[in-house]
Amino acid sequence: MQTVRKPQALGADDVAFFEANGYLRLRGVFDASEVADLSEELDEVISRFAWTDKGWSGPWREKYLSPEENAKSKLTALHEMELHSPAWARAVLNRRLAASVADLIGPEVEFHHMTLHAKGPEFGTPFPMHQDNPFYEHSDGRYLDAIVHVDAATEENGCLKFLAGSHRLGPLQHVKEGSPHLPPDEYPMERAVSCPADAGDVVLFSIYTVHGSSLNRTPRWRRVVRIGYRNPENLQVAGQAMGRPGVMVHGLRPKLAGVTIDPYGPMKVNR
Ligand SMILES: O=C(O)CCC(=O)C(=O)O
Repeated sequence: MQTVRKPQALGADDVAFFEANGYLRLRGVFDASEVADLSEELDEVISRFAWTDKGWSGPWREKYLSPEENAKSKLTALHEMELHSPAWARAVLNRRLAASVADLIGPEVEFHHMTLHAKGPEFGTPFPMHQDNPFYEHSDGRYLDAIVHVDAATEENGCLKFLAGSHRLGPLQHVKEGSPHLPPDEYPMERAVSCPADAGDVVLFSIYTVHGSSLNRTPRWRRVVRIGYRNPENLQVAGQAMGRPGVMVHGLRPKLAGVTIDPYGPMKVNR
C-alpha cells in the first residue's frame, strides 16, 4: 500500500505507523455528543433487529475457551445499521474518517458494509486470529476496516489485538471448519499487540491484517461497529455484500470498464 500523495487528514507518522503495522488508532473521531447519539440509536436498533448467539464456531473454541466459557459465551450481532439509524448513516460519511481512509487506500473511497459486534457481559465471545479477506474477498489490499468504538475497549473487555506487520503477508489460507480462522498454534493470540481504545475512537486496519480479540470478562457490554471501506477500483471477488454498490465517502466514483450500477436492484419483501 504505497502512499505518494501528501496525507490530508493523517500525519506522516500515522501513515508510517500504518504502513509498518497494518493498523492505526484514530483518537476522538466522534465527540461525546456524537457517541451519545450513536449509542442511543444503536441500542434501539439492537432491540429491534439484532440476534444473539454463541458467536463464531469452529475447533478453535476448545483451544481458546474453558468448557464453561465455551458454553456461556455470547455475541450480539447485526449488519447495516446505517439503513436503520440516521446517526449511523452520518457516521459512514464522517469527514475525518473518510479523509483518513483516503490517505491510506484512496484517493477515492467507497463504503462497503457495516457490522455490529457487541460482546455481552462476563462471557462476551472472543474472536480467533483471522484476516477479514475470507469474509468479503477483494482483488487487492486497498480495503480498510474501521472499528468505531461505542464503548471503550480494554484488555479486560476484549479489545482488538493485531499481529503487527501481518498485512504484508497478503491473503492467507484460513481453516474453513466453522467460521474462517487461522490455526491457533501457528497464529497464537499471545503474539498479537493489544489496541485499547476509548469511546469515539476508530481503529483502522487492512483487510489482510491478522487480528482477534479475547473474552469480555467485565460486567458491562463492549459494543464496537465495523465499517468497511474500499477503493472503488478494488473489485469484490466473493462474500458479504457481494455485488452491492456503496455510497462514495471520498472523491467521485471513477468510470470503470464493465462496471455499472443497476437502478432496478431487487428489494425483497416477504409477507
Ligand atoms: O469485535 C471484535 O472483537 C473483533 C472484530 C473482528 O475480528 C472483525 O471485525 O473482523
